[in-house]
Amino acid sequence: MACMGIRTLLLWVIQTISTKCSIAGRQCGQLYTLGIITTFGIVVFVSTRDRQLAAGQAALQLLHLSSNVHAGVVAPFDCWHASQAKPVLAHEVEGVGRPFMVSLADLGAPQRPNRNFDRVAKGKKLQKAAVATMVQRVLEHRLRLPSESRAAVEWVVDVGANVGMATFAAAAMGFGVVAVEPVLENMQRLCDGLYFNRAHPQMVKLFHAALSDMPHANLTLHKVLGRLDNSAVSAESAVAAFPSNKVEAVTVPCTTVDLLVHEAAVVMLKVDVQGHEYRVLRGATQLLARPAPHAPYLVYEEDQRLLRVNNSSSREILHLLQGLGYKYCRKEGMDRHCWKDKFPAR
Ligand SMILES: *[C@@H]1O[C@H](CO)[C@@H](O)[C@H](O)[C@H]1NC(C)=O
Ligand SMILES: *[C@@H]1O[C@H](CO)[C@@H](O)[C@H](O)[C@H]1NC(C)=O
Ligand SMILES: CC(=O)N[C@H]1CO[C@H](CO)[C@@H](O)[C@@H]1O
Repeated sequence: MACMGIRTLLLWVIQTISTKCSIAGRQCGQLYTLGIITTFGIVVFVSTRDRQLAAGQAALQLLHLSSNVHAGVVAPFDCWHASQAKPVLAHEVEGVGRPFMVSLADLGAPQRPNRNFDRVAKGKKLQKAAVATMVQRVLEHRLRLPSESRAAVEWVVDVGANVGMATFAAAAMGFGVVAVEPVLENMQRLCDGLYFNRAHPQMVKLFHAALSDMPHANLTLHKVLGRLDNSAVSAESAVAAFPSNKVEAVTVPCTTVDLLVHEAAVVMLKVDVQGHEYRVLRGATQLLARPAPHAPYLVYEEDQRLLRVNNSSSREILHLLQGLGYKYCRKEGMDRHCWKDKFPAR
């Protein structure tokens, strides 16, 4: 009951403001007000709901895992001392088995606001759940395994986490997540996700970094201004992805998947790094070489164009994976899914 009241009030406030604020015009300072009010509404809305985001269960297992994922040369990101992103537009994601929240980094331009912005104003949920659906579908298989064949805490490694569609989809199912993201603006949204999903920072570990095959280096990436969901290792890849946008260089610390996860029980590795996939996987060879029942289910983006710009190819990647024992690979949209014989992929 309480949430219905708050929701109605929130919608009324949003509608009143949006009629006053012409999106095509210049008085969109109010968009900020709208953002802040929306945030407040969402916080209240969420806190009145009886959500069971496995965090409670997970907290019981924390004692077992503190040394499982170690920082190596890259320190975990400190959300508590990072500046707060604003305005915040966060909401539940639509159409997934285990619901969770994400906070969007790209609100769009005043002339062309993010589509999801409209949806939230109308009381609808966020779209673009394809990644989340895929992650939850893969992880459902783990949950069905007998508990004696599962580790106390099983980890998902999300390389190129963006705002956390995959990260919080996995966290909502009780998996530990190591999320790596080089763009600071996205990092702040991942921090929002931690709070909104009540995820325990020991279970969702955030790293503001890039991964590659270099254990200890700095890497310069190119982020596409106005498209914070995308950043690429080479300026060419950044421009190849979004030709009309300006590109800005950012330098972040860089390490390897292997150094980051060490001996943790990793059940899924997701890599979406705009053409840099090969180098990331080369930095994960110890993890990927684990024998079948312990090797992670692998999902990586296979965009031929981005790979080519970066002087790489899907054949080169598949060759590497075959050498490491990944016998089965299947193309799904822009992604390639690979597993060894023991993982029930379907
Ligand atoms: C990365 O850059 C930082 C800051 O410029 C510097 O202190 C550090 O030594 C660099 N690390 C490496 C491995 O080059
Ligand atoms: C691209 O790869 C080819 C063959 O692997 C190599 O000969 C060439 O030097 C590479 N080019 C660049 C710019 O790295
Ligand atoms: C596999 C491959 O050739 N990767 C390249 C991607 O782009 C970076 C930077 O431009 C190169 O250093 C890599 O060798």
